Amino acid sequence: MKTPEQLQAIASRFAIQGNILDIKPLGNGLINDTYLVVTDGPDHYVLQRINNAIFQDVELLQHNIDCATAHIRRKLADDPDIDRKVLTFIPCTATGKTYWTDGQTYWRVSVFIKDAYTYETVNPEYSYYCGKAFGAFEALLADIPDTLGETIPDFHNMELRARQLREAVAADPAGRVAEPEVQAILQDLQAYEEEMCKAERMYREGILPKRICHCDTKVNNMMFDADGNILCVIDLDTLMPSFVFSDFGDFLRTAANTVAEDDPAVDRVDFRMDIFEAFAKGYLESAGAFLTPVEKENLPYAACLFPYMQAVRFFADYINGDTYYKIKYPDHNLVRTRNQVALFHAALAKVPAMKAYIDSL
Ligand code: GN1
Ligand code: MG
Repeated sequence: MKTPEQLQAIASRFAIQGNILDIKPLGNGLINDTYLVVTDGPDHYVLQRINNAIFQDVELLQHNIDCATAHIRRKLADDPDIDRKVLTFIPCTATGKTYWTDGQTYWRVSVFIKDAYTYETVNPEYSYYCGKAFGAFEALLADIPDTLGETIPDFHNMELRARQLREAVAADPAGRVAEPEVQAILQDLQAYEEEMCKAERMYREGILPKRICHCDTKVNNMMFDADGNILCVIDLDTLMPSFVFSDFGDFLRTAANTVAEDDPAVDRVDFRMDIFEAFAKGYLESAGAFLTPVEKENLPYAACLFPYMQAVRFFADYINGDTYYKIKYPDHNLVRTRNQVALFHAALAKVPAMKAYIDSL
């Protein structure tokens, strides 16, 4: 942890305007550390320590973000509210790059977007706007001239995630594999592994493309103005080539769950069809034009894949002794796993209804 004085010294390495009055923690991300930098200048700023244990190629990560924000800025040039519709990253005064490192930790600064709100839960109306916004985001980036790389190689590769779980089980570093509940969850997950890995097979067969996706389309990564209009998409670390399933499925994983992803009340977990329908409608309105039939017909699969993949990831972390996700209590990753397994089953039961709805549009 850095002291307020250290944080202030780091923020001062960037070309920010005004004097720094205060620096305080912001948000509740599981990966990076985020602070609000309060100034007496025209803008406040967001200071973030980029978790370079997870994002090992920060140069590539910021390259992706610089290219994407510049491309969106060009396309929205005529929008009077442009500064609230795309993030602005501040260069480091010494290097001109949009990050600074002391060789061990990596930092970046962006302009704090004024009068913007994020939400942890959404209603059908906001889900419709989110669907439109994420579809539009993919559409905006569909013709980006730059080459972007994978900031976490194979991030949403289900075959890799399944393999990582198997490796965690084989190593059993925290001695948790013998627990009867762990065994039961393993069996349940294994039964669906082949089916859930079908995206990678379709990619190898050449019938499924990769596109530039956000890959962390959680409700709380979307900013709204005071009237509830979408402003912009934030948290761009995972912006990278992926299947469109990433953006579609990961949004529903958080938004369509009746409870939070770490709610221990598993019997209250359900997959909300009203949220699915609203999001799918918005998404297909803005992304429908570029989606292939294979992508479109597999959107219900995507809605199942993401709770499944997240269950596998939380579970592998639990078995590994909680080395990846920040936890608030000892069994936190197991509680998250139970929740996501329940959500997966709830979604799976609704695949026929999802298909019928998409066909009806
Ligand atoms: C992480 O930190 P946050 O909440 O934006 C994770 C996502 C998971 C999510 C689960 C880089 O995102 O993939 O879905 O936690 N990001 C990374 O809450 O692993
Ligand atoms: Mg986030």
